[in-house]
Amino acid sequence: PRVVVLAGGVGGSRFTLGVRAALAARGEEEAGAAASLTVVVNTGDDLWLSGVRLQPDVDSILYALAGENDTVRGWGRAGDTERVNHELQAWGAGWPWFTLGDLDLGTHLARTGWLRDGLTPTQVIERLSARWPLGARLLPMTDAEVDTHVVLAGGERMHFQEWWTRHRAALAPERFENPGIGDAAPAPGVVEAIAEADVVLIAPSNPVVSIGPILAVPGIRDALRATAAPVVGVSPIIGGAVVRGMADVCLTAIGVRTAADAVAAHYGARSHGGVLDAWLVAEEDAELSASVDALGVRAHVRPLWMTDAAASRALAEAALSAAAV
Ligand code: GDP
Ligand code: FO1
Ligand code: CA
Repeated sequence: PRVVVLAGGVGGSRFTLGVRAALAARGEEEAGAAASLTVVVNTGDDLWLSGVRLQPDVDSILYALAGENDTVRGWGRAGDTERVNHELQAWGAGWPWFTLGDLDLGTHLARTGWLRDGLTPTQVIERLSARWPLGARLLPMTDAEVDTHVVLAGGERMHFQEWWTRHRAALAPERFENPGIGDAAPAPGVVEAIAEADVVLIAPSNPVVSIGPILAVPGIRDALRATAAPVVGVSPIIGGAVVRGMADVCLTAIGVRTAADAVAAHYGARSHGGVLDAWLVAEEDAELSASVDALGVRAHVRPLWMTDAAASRALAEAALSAAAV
């Protein structure tokens, strides 16, 4: 099958690894059955720092698919060092609370150089992807720079990365904005991939600052609504809590309860103007499946913990079978 995944960083990359493994296992069983995997990645986390362009969610997925990610920290390269970072700190450059690893900086320098040469972000990601056999095509949601800003209750505005990594989401947000996103276009290939897909999967990523920006790019929501493929989402909320991170603060800010059925309602049923046909809820949340079904979204109760590669693969298989592919 042709599979499209919409994804953020950590939750997105774990799920994407599971999908890749599920498709590889099918390929062995059904000899010759061509599978393709396209990942549409959030670029709302992106930022300029010390003269280089960072794409945290893109890099999380790139490094994870390459097997080069730091699985303990959840971002950056495995076994990275921080020599350049110490030097930047000594100059007072960059942000003292934000670490740029040496190997990771190599990626940012390559990316920034290619951007300055005139390549688009899509073309840059294609080049970065060529280094490793990823088993997936990575597409940014858009080539436009639409970095997420957080507007605080007092009106103060800051880049999402400052709010998330410096303040650990402890400052009450009033809203999230992606300046310019209303004029942004989906990156080349995004709408086509969704239109031609056999299934579209929404990863268990942060609904507000990972999936939210993707759906806010004009044309992507319409493509999800128009595709003949079923759209299946996986709840990032298990037992009324975020598995890791601070997504609950983001949900509260936009008036959505931290609950699997509330997130499903936020995405909405395709039959009622939303984007979902089916929604995977955790076994811990089995009692919520009726309220998901009532939205017009078919609930499937499954284990949702991506504790290791096998669990991620089983989750991906459950999502594919919910789509009947
Ligand atoms: P980020 O960009 O690095 O913040 O990562 P994502 O947006 O892709 O994913 C973050 C979300 O993944 C968190 O809000 C968690 O709720 C969710 N998540 C992390 N691990 C798991 C897991 O094992 N199972 C499920 N269902 N969700 C998870
Ligand atoms: N997260 C942190 O908590 N502290 C850091 O110093 C940090 C550095 C960093 C550098 C490159 C990169 O791609 C990601 C980095 N992250 C860091 C993770 C990132 O800020 C966020 O977790 C994600 O953007 C949220 O999805
Ligand atoms: Ca993210």
